[in-house]
Amino acid sequence: AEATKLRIQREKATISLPEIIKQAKEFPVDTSFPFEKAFSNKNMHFICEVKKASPSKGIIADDFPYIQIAMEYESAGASGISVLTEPDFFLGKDCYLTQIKKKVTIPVLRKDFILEPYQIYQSKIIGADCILLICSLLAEETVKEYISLCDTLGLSALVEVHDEKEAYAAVRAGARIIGVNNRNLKTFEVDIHNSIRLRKHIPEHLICIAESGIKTSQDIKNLQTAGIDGTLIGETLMRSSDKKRMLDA
Ligand code: IGP
Repeated sequence: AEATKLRIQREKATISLPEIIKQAKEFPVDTSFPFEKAFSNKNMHFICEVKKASPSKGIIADDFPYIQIAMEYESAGASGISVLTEPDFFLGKDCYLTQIKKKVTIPVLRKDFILEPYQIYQSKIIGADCILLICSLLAEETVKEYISLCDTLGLSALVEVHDEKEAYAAVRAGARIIGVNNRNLKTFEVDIHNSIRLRKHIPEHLICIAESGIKTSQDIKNLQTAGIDGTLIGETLMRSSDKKRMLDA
């Protein structure tokens, strides 16, 4: 969070908050919320992640043809693409998202640590359809306020939770898409049962996505049986030479 705050400060020095608000408001607002719409049927949906590195795994992809990877995800049947833009821990860049957005027709999620409204306006400008709001980093009131801001900009919000307490807070804050992270951010341990367990605590009509640590088609089947609507898969797909096979299984 400290690194992100420093980054926001640097960015604000380049483009001020009033200026970025003005720019964001010039972008068209698609009130059909394409990211949410992508989940309108009851199939298992995939959000496939473009990620060069992570704090728990180090460099995942030496060779990183991010546009080609995103296009491969789309043709493999992904419902959405997640792009890491966080530079310090995930070696992401905003321009990866902007360039990918121009080459795919499916909606794009900006994966970053959103702490301030500034970053929400910025997400709009760089081409995101959805942003990530992490409950462990934000107060419930803040999540609520940021969802409203997203609504005015035509952005969807994927609200990330780790436990029951956060899941209830996300629901109260008005989240329409809830992502259950299977990775404990303190220990980096992953357990996909976290999403299976938490699904029961999330109202059925809300979109529920299992995030992190998904490796096999059996994992996907187990999640689907538990009523999960989508899976967010990064590392396994980044390392796989046949992305379609995993999404087809
Ligand atoms: C993807 P994995 O284990 O499939 O590579 O995980 C995604 O869930 C993970 O990158 C993630 C993430 C985050 C990254 C989940 N929540 C918050 C950065 C910030």
